[in-house]
Amino acid sequence: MFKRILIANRGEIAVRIIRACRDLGVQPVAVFSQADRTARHVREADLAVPIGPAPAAQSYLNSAAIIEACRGAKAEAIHPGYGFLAENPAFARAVKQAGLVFIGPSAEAIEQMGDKVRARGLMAAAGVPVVPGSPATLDDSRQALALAREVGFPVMLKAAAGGGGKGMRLIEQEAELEAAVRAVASEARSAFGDGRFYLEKYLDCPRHIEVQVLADAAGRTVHLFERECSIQRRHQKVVEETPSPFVTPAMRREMGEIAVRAARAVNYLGAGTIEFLVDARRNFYFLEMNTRIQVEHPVTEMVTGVDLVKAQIEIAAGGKLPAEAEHPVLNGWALECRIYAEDPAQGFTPAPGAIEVFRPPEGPGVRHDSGVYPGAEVPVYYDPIISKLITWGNSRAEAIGRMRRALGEFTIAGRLATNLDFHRWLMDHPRFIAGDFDTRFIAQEFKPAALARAAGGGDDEPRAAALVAAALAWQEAAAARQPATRAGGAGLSPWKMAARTRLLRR
Ligand code: MV4
Repeated sequence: MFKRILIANRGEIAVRIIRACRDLGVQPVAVFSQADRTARHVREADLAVPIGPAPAAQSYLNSAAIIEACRGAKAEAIHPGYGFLAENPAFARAVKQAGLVFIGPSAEAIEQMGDKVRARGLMAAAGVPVVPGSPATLDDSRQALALAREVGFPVMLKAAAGGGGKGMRLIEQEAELEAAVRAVASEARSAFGDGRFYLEKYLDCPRHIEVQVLADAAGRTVHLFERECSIQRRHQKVVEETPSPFVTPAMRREMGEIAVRAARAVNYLGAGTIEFLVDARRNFYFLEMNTRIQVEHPVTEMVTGVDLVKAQIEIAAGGKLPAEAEHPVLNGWALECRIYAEDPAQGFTPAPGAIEVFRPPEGPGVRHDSGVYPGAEVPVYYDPIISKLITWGNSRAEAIGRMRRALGEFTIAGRLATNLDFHRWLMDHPRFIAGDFDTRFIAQEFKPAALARAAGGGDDEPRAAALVAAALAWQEAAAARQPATRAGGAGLSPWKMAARTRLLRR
């Protein structure tokens, strides 16, 4: 096993990786930007190395600075987390060339899956179902038209270098095709420096269901069941769960076998995810492979008992799959709510800032993975994720009930907004409770006014009183510790503190 690992990330995933390091007896090394000097992951690591200014391009995306930090800290391996450099084949290659271990698949596997049209071809050849469409990159709109006529309108044009909803366009009829080809090609050229594109038949009201895979260097590849990720907004997942209420046992077996086949086709190593689009008739098609640990990995951990981050590290160190992953068993149900500093009433615009009161839930069936602490700042520079709230139950109903209870206990207040109210609204929605949803759910069902109503009816009053009481208790405790020095202006009066605290509607 490694003695020291550098974590090339921040926030909740850096804290999650630090925990896996602790469980393995490995020393975690953090890196941080100027904006993160006081961040939680910096406080919790054994060592923290500054890597540059606040903008990610100059810090968390600065591969040279990160590799240099790793050498300086005498760490042997780099865990990239998700986002930033996690799926950058050049980074994976540079890490290896520096004599260090990249905790993830080979640069070749990342590269093959990063090119969406190449991945489609590889998957089709491996016997993985893909959406009907181009076998390879299209050259022009004439070719696109011939193919569109063959598969039938509507169709989707997608950039080969895109993914995650970037660089795609829906085309309803022939007349729109030529202009769309020009638009996608030029957008892709400017966004990715690669104008290649392909075409697929358009699936309407699809579900997004993905399968977790895990592979070791000894050639064992297993799947750890599916995650239902259809509750999303503009390609940002909001709530994930496992198992999917839409997946039958026969379909689960089939999707799992196909996901293993997909991973084997690129000699996959470590933890990865095969994304499928699923139509209303339960046909499923390969969409993309994510060659990283994902935000939603905890739900899989809850129902399988496999520690995915620990397994990633063990596999990168040359170890085998953990015993509990050899013959995976699906136990119960798990849900995850992504807690963001954003304002659902204002079109989910990011609303980062200082956290003054932070009281996460506890109790049976609750897991909370956080990147913050009371008094921390959610910086404006990065994804405004605060934490992830995960609940487990023997049944879906129990997991939802516990999520409702946990959201009820959760208090976040300060100079920021959060999406807690949105999650409270969702957990009470009859269609969500019935498992009756697809990727259009939020667009169809969510109106900001729903939150105003849910939060109205004098609901703010008890919460405001509780916050003032908490502020008083805090002030008294501080005064008891330092009776002489705190009497003046150093500590805020509880009344001032309450006034400064932008109360969050509960
Ligand atoms: C599609 C599709 C329908 N038909 N492809 C969006 C993200 C990107 N990875 C692929 N996406 C889609 N591709 C065909 N042929 C619908 C979507 C899509 C979607 C997919 C997954 C999760 C949420 C989505 C929301 C809107 C559209």
